[in-house]
Amino acid sequence: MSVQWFPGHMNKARREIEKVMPQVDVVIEVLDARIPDASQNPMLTTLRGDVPVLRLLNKKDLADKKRLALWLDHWKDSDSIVAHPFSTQDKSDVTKINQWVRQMVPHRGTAEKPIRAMIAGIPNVGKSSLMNALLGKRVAKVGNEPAVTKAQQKLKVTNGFQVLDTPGILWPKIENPDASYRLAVTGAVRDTAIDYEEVALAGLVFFINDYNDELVKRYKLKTAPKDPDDTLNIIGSKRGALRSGGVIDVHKAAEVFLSDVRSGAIGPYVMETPDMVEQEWQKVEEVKAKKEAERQARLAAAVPQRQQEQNKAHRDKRSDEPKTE
Ligand SMILES: Nc1nc2c(ncn2[C@@H]2O[C@H](COP(=O)(O)OP(=O)(O)OP(=O)(O)O)[C@@H](O)[C@H]2O)c(=O)[nH]1
Ligand SMILES: [Mg+2]
Repeated sequence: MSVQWFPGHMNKARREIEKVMPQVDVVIEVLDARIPDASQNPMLTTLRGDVPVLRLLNKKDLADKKRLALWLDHWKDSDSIVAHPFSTQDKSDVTKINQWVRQMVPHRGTAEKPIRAMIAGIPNVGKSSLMNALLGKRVAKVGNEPAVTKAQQKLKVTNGFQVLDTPGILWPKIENPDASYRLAVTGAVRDTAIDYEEVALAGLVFFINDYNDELVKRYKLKTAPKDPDDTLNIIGSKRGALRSGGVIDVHKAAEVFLSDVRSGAIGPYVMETPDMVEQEWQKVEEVKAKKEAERQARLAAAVPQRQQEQNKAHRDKRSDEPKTE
């Protein structure tokens, strides 16, 4: 199973990004520091082509610094990926954007030839918050849910620097199912497109394995949690997610847990490491290879059958033909 969300409005946003890309000097790709890999949109990489990219690992205040450092180390020799831990709420981070962008686009930056930057990324990562932070006032609507921005908005930061805010986009097929759950857990997928309990359980599997102490502390658990279903029930009972008769409302419990995860109430975390992502991709490739082998086997088996059908049709046709002697 996996989570997929690519509604019509996103396809429209994709087309609009494609349309304006020739007038863009630099893409500011906003990532989620809690999912440094899963929040990179491969479709955006294709749309961007050769346009340089500045990657910001936003919401660094919600991220586990040690794990984030693993990613920075992993990318340190990479020419293709340079990403800065970032927070739209940190003034000194926001101030640095101007300098970073100017270094990347040295041939522009005047009133006649302003740097034209496009802010892009998956939904709910803080693109419009960045736009507001750069402008120093509320020019774009922000909200803690995906698909808040519906249309592009271009504004002037200074005479030599203009920015374009764009709606958040995912891509038509998220191949790594584990990554798709991480996108859903952190809040990049609209609630109506996910099964809340399934996503909360996926999140709990992760927290039980990687941030067990934090769960114990947040929910005042008596013992270290082991089983995701049991833990969700305990969270439900502790947080009053009950239906009449005192039965646990699992959906409500899932809402409580996901809301805590997304707001950072359980503590800072990063849901993936470079090793983990590499193993997952190996699994994806294995599954793909197995599916392809099965398809080939079906084809091979179908040929003789098809041949038999053709032979029979041929025989039947001949027996229908009037005999000429
Ligand atoms: N903790 C934290 N929250 C942030 C940060 N930047 C943005 N947010 C929050 O993230 C949520 C989404 O912000 P938006 O700016 O609306 O995100 P967006 O990428 O424009 O979202 P869409 O337009 O829906 O694609 C809001 O609740 C923001 O307050 C940050 O650095 N740290
Ligand atoms: Mg927005």
